[in-house]
Amino acid sequence: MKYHKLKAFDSNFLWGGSTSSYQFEGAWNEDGKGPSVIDTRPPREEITDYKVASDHYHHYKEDIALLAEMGFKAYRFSVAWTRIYPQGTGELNPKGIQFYNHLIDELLKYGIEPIVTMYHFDLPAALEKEGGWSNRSTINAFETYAKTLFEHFGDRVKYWLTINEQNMMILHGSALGTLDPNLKNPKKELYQQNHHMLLAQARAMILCKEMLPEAKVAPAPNISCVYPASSRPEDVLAADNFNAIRNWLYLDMAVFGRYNTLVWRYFEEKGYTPEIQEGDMSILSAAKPDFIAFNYYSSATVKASTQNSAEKGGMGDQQISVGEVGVFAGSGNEYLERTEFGWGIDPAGLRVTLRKIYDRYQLPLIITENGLGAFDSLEEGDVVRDDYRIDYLRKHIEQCQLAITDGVELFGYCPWSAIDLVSTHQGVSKRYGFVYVDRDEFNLRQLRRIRKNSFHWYKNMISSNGSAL
Ligand code: BGP
Repeated sequence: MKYHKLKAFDSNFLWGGSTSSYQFEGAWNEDGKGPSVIDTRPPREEITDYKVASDHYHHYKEDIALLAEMGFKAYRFSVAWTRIYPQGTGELNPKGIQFYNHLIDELLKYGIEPIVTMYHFDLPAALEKEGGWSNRSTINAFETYAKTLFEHFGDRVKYWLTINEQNMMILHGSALGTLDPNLKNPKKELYQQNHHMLLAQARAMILCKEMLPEAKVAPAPNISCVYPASSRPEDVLAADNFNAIRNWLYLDMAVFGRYNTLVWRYFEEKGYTPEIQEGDMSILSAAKPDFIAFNYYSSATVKASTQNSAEKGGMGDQQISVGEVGVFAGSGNEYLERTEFGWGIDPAGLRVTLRKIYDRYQLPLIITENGLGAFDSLEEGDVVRDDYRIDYLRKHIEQCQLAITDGVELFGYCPWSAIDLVSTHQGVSKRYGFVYVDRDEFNLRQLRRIRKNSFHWYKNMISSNGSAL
């Protein structure tokens, strides 16, 4: 539809940016922090580990001042579970509480709304030792952890996100480093873990409502609209399959409290059916999110599976889906350009995704990640000409406005990442931030913060409330 006039962004629209604790904070074993699964995985030779990352733990004041300078209305960050409970459960670490108290207070000093992710890939290693998400006691540990966060930070934090990209941990855990290497029958066990995570999320959502009636809580999956590679009905069916497996499984449960029908049949067919204990479904259906947060980088395109073994490929990553024989096969999309890291660039796909999610769930939406990973270069005089990033963000923001004009209730945009940090599996050289952090894979240099071109552009864009794109 072509509109005569676009709706403006609301005056309270939450312009901001996102990070996650393990990719940004560093200080991996300081002040009582326990190890997470990210810390215990063997490091990869060609890229950095997460021990120092951007050293935000020691730079948070300077970092928040930069966000304030850009005019951020909101900042989405995650709490490292193992700073709060070094062993995942049991003894509380007061220094962990103190760090996030300072961080939140610093944000509020500048009028920046904190949006807190409770768990972003960094499961406590001590819990993994006991079976991690395969063990139902991790559900209790998560609930206790959530309760602690609500108790200590709930007086100041209004927006809570439960679990970042649970769908990617299930589908691409090996790329993310979250997959437990000890699983014997990974797919089957992963869907059991998924069930437990859904329960943990539901219990946290219920608790949030009880403890903090004014607060708002949401899931935070990675959602990409799935296109059929052609109008061939078989391709359309394959796209439906993948949409259900990749996207709707997670949101249907969070919002409607039930398993998606297509996915349930897929589980039965493949032998992945999770064990559901008495009472589980009533907890799942009692939990209701107030809004939906989602991360969007690209669309996905799939075609019908040819059922032949040549289809099998690698595992892919968050935005590269290889396929599953008999269910769907990944396909290219000739209409899209790609990033230097092979992810399709599809701004209109963001509008499609917003419309689909809103149409299906009728809840307010916020984009909690979206952005361009690139090899930025620091030029003489502290200049980073990341005009390609400005182009990417501008086009996606245009599509947000179109979606709002379509009638979608979108209340915020927090691209990835506020400041440079370490990618999930492609090192620190894959940069996303508005602020350059001067380090490379193995040389930490001074970790100086340098404003990129996109910093100035975003600042101007925010001050115009989205009209100066
Ligand atoms: C999302 C994750 C983030 C993040 C981002 C970019 O899947 O939630 O943690 O890193 O993708 O991905 P990558 O770092 O792999 O480029």
